[in-house]
Amino acid sequence: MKKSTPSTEVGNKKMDDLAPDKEIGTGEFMTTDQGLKINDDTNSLKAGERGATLLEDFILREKITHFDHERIPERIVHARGSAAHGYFQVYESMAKYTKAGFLQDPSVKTPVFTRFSTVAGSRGSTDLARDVRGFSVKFYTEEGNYDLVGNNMPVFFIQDAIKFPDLIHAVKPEPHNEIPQAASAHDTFWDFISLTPESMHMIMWAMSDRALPRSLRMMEGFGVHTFRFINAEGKSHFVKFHWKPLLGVHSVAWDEAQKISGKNSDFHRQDLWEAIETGAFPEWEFGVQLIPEEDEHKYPFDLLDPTKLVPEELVPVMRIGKMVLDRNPDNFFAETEQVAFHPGHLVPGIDFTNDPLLQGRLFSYTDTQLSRLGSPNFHEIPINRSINTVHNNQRDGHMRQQINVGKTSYHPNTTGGGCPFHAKAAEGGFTSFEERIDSRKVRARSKSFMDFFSQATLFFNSQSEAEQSHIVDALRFELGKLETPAIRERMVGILSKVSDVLAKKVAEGLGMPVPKPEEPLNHNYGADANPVDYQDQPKKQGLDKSAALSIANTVKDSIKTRQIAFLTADGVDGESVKAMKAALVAEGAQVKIIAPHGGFIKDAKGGDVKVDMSFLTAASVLFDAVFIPAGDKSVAALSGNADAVHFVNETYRHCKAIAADGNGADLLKETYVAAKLKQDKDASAGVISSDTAKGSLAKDFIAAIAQHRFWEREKKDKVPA
Ligand code: HDD
Repeated sequence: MKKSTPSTEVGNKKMDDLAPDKEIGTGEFMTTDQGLKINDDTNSLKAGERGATLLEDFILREKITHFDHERIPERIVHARGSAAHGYFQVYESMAKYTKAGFLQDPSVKTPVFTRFSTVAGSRGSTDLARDVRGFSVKFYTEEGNYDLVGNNMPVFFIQDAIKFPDLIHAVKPEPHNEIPQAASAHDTFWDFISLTPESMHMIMWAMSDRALPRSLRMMEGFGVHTFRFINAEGKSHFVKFHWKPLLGVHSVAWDEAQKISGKNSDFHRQDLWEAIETGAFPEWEFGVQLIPEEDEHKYPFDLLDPTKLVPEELVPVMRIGKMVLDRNPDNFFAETEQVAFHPGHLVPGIDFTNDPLLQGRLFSYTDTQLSRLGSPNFHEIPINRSINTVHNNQRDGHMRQQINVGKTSYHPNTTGGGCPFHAKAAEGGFTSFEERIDSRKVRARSKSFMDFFSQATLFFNSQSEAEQSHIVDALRFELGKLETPAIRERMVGILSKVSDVLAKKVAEGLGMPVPKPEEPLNHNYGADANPVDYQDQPKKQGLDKSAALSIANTVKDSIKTRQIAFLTADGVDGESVKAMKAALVAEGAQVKIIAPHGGFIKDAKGGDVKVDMSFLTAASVLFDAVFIPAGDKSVAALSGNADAVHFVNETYRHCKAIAADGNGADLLKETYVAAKLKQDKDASAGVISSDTAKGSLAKDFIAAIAQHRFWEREKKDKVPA
């Protein structure tokens, strides 16, 4: 039995306490929860073989009772999540800006546990919902736990935490019938949004491709609020936090997202798990935008307003370190489910600002853990433990693990020698930034928060043509699902404050004129606080567009971990398969052989080729690109196979790379792709055959996969698939 741990030993620097139990399979006997060896766990205790079960059966009762209580309440938001362990390393000391210990020494690896999530859906909902993604990092630093609880979008829907319950009630399934699950396309969400113009910037993000990540490994993260860095001299800089994925930022198409949800609702979770299992560890650079205290009022937006970002063109992102996720959790419940994040888990050197959304969050997170994890002792759950030793006078409560020794549980004391002592700042004690506050007590919002549209406009204007058309389609979809026409009209009216072009296009798709925006627009704060029309602000500010806001500008230099489908059948050219597979795998991609049936197929020379998936278990939406190897018989078989033809059409529709070796190109003739290829350059982008390849087929295919998508193919009509 594990020795109980006295208070002074809770947590230890090597994180042994986070180590899982030994895996079962090393010869142990089954026991009850009290350690009693069990000799039959298959039959309950009965009055005779055919008799009634006896109440006396404590083994049965213990097992069923435990089972009955296996679930805890799911998170009210961010219920569906996936997480991984890893480490963080700073590139060089940030002492000039912050005294945070984990940002000083490049040789120190700080352990992290990072959880990604969707917001609206329940625990069992699909990964590919159109939604914001949570991006929470727990740094287990020597100075205590630091949690950066952010999202994959840099702004938020509301400016004040007091509106958070309203926002979430509106987006969650409607209360009378619990429909729809994990979707914002319904009346209550858009009713709330259309009455909350401050949400318009975030709506642009949520309707953009950012809400449909290709992988959790391929999305940015943001701390959202403005925080403070404080250095050893007590000097403060405002700071915005960023996570930049080394694989670039990539997304899927909406049609694809919906299909993935049906084919594999664990798509993101599995992708993260498999990448780590195969050693392709996800990596993000940690970035900061630093603004000196004295520049607080230099910008045309308020740094405390969480619906605003600081354009990277105004304050560049300094990349200061790297996070690597290199270990999957051992137990989903114990780690991913029980981890408790809190924006108020700080370390010396990092502090809050008065952002009213952040201030409200500081209450919510402990409060929610009390009902979710059931006890004020949730910090003792292994995944939540600090690696710095915990000493204080907090005592008792449900499920207390620590066995506190001695009679002292108060301060000041002499009975415990005065311990635990307070730590001065020089001894690593946390001291809040001494911000001067000299103010009236008011329930109000600052006028400096009243520009609701200029950054929404900046975002829309900064998108590529394809990204803009995705936003238009997303809004047509979402508003098209509404049952109440008045909500749709109010919404399209507000969109005209963001961009006339956007409003007009959305309205066209919905078959309606663009209504005038409602007056007053601002239902929340009274007529005297009506927002100003800021549509021309970005231009006035000399920042028409921000390149960093468009994922068209992301890095596209790698095919690492990309999933490539090889469409094969009996008679496939074995050499064609082998050569392309070797070339792709050498670049870090993963190849799956797909055929009309499972097991093995025969290549043209009679050799066995192992099939990874049949057309029944595979689907084009689960892949990044398609290769059609040469082979007379196989190409003929696939050409007459509806699933294979559909596979290619759908790959084309979703703008992915397609390569055909030799007579593999004959399969294309059976698809819509053949007609498209005759159209123009845009329509044939990313479709490569041995005849059209400029370099070698493999080289061109690799370059095409790295491009991720050829959205220009969408300009003309999409192919049916
Ligand atoms: Fe929150 C969870 C991110 C505003 C109240 N939030 C939660 C998680 C993330 C965020 C990533 C999941 C943590 C995990 O993986 O366990 N939340 C944000 C961001 C916000 C934000 C980036 C705005 C910038 N949140 C916000 C407000 C409130 C909350 C304004 C309440 C006033 N959030 C919660 C919560 C949750 C939570 C109810 C649910 C589960 C949990 O905390 O542990 O307390």
